[in-house]
Formats: sequence, C-alpha cells, structure tokens
Amino acid sequence: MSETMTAPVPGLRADLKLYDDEALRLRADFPILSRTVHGKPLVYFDNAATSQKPTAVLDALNDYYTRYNANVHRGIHTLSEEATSAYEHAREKVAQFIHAPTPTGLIFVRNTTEAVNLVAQAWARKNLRPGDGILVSVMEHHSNLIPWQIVAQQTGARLRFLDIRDDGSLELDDLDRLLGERTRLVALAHMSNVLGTVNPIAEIAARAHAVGALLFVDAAQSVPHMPVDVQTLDCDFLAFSGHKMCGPTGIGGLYGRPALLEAMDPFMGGGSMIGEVHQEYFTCAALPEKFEAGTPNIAHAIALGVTVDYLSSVGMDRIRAHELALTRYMIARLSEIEGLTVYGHAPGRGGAVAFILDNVHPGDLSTVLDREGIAIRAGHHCAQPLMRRLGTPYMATARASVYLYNTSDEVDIFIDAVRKARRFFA
Ligand code: 7TS
Repeated sequence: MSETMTAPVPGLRADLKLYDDEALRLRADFPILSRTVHGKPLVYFDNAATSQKPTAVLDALNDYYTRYNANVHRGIHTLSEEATSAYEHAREKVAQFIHAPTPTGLIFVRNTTEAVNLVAQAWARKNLRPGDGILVSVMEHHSNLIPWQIVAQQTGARLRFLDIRDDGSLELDDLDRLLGERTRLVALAHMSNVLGTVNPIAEIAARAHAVGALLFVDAAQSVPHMPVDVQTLDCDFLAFSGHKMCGPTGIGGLYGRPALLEAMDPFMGGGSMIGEVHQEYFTCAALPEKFEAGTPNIAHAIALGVTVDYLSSVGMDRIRAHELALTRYMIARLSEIEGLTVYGHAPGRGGAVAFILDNVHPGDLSTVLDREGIAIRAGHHCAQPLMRRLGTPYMATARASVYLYNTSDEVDIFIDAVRKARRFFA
C-alpha cells in the first residue's frame, strides 16, 4: 500500500461510525469548523489548548450585551436584576454540572490558573508551615506547579513529586511514602494535557485524607471531556477553564468545600467581596462573593451556563466514549508510522496525543501540517519538567487533541499529512 493511502484498522473504524455520524451533526453547531485554512478544510486538533464555540454560546454573549447588559449585585433596576439573575442561574448550572453540593461552593474565576493561585494564596499561604509538604506530580501543567512553588517560597513548605510509570500513569507505589512526609496538600491534574493519563483521583483523595492532607484537582482537561463529580472524587478543590469546554475565554470555575472556603481569607480585595467597610478595616461578604472582587466577567459566566447546557444535551458520557474511540484509532494509526513515538499509553487515556517524529522538530511538523489546514500544537505544552522526565528531543513534542466534533475522517487526513511530512523531511 502506498504511504499516502489510509489503511483501515480492523474493528476500530466500524466502532467509530456511530460517533462520526453524531460528530458530523454536531459540527453544524460550530460555525468556525466550516472555514478553510490555506485553501483546505480546517482540521482542528488543538482542543487541549482551547476548544471551538457553538452558536448557542456565541448567541448568549450577544444576547446579554444586546438586551440586558448591566452590572450585577448592585443597581435596583430591571437590567441589573436580569443580569444578576442570569449570572447566578449560570452559577447554579455550572455547579450542578460538576455535582457541587451547593452553588456557593462554585467561585467564578478567569481560568484554571487563577483558581490555583487563589487556593495557593488564600489557603496554602495561611496554613502551611516550614517543612510541610505539597505533593504534585511530574506531569503537571506549569499552572499547577508555579503557584505552589511561589507559596513554598513564601511559607518554607517543600514540594515533592510523584513520578510516572512507563505507560504515563502515576507511580502510586510511592504515594504513601510521599504522603507520610508531612504532606498537607496534594495537587494533581485529573487528566494530563500531554500524556492523556486520567489519574485515579478518588483513590488518591482517600489516601491523602487518611493522613489529613487536602486534595486540589486541576480538572482543566477533564471537565471538558468526561463526566466529573466532585462528590464522587471527594476532592477538596477542583478547577477548570470555560474556554477548553466550548465556552468563552476569561471564565472558569473553582469548586471548594464550603467549610474550607468559609475559613479562608479573601484572595483579592475590592468591590463586591465586602460586608462592611470602615476606614481601617473591612468585613467579608458571604460565599461566593468573598472570592469575586470587582465586576465579574458577567457575559462569559452567563455563556458558561449555556455551555454546560450544550455539553449536557450531547451527554458527557457520550463525549467521553467518542473520544476514547477516536483516540484509540488515532494512536493505532500513528503507531503504524515508522519512526514515530506516541507518549502516554495508560488505560482509559483521554484525547491529547503527544508524539515525536524522528529527526523532525515538532514546530516544523506543525508548520507543515498547517499548510494542509491541520491545527496541532508543538512545544513543551507548559510541562517542561515532564518534557525533561520523558527525555523528548528539543524539549518538545507535537500534540494532536480531539473533541466532540472531530471525526475519524479527520484523523485519516491528519495521518496522511504526517506521512507526507515524514517524506518531506527525510
Ligand atoms: N492545567 C492543565 C492540565 C492544562 O492543560 C491547562 C492549559 C491549564 C491547567 C491552564 O489553563 P488556563 O485556562 O488557566 O490557561 N493547557 C494548555 C495546553 O495544553 N495548551 O495550551 C493550554
């Protein structure tokens, strides 16, 4: 068979047919997916960086600004009441989406990064003592590492690292030993943005809680792609970004156990987060306002409410099943290519697929694929310690990442383009 022709992978293609049909139907909801890039139909495989937005979400933004734009929790006038009610209704829906027991435990933040910084400064800075441990893993995104490095410098706490096994899963054999070293907080990705690994959060929560440590979950890659239930996970904090789950940029969520959030000092001061203000002191507003200083991102919070309606109407179980099938197919097809290495083979891995083509810089590969209309990411994926741990050449990989609107035909187009690039660089 010629190198450019797509080869069927027995069994996989048939499994995908149903999912493909649904993805093709869903694509109609995403106007951007019908555009071309360099004269070729867009194949958008950079979903781990950010996702595309359905018309319902775009309409929600326009509707807010067109019909009831006003500040929330302030004016006693119709527009402000409508905006406040839509904003708080969105909070209820987003809280429900992750099964938070109450909407007051759901703080609107800009993104996952802000949520990690909030917990680092408002919880860890106050509660950690010199010699206390913060346990992270070598697979963390910089957003779930640097805020803990900063608070470690501020408090004298020490960072410790869980390693990974060859398949990209966490080395849990080390967990109890590391937890025993005065660990007060465990902060882990639910799903890796490089390896696709889905970490066993509920099991880790039980083991962390057994030694009195809290568990922070970076769910930036899981909330968009699989059902997430904070009560089943039994985590203490969980953070996610709207823009990776078909929602707008600049809005995300932090779930915290209400009792912990109650006991925390505010992260930022200003309007909205106060009870009373005197010349020398202030009292705090109740949750969740205590953590939402200043005018919030009203439009995008409301649109995030519409986003979770959209995802729920498709079904998170369904999205997860589609991505499992598509990822299996993509990895099987990539593995047929000589000189190509895929990173991350843990069972049940998600749809971020990092790979290296021998002797080709991932940036060059990405540029060549872009000429074919294919958007992938190349670089360290904000996970430099992981790149070092994997020993990737150039401290970088290429990464293709799928979402609910991607099809197996797109995988075939991508595979053909990678093969073409391989010949080009040979
Ligand atoms: N945590 C994980 C696991 C992520 O994948 C990302 C973003 C973040 C945190 C930070 O999210 P933000 O919305 O606050 O920026 N990941 C990526 C990526 O893989 N490529 O671009 C952004």
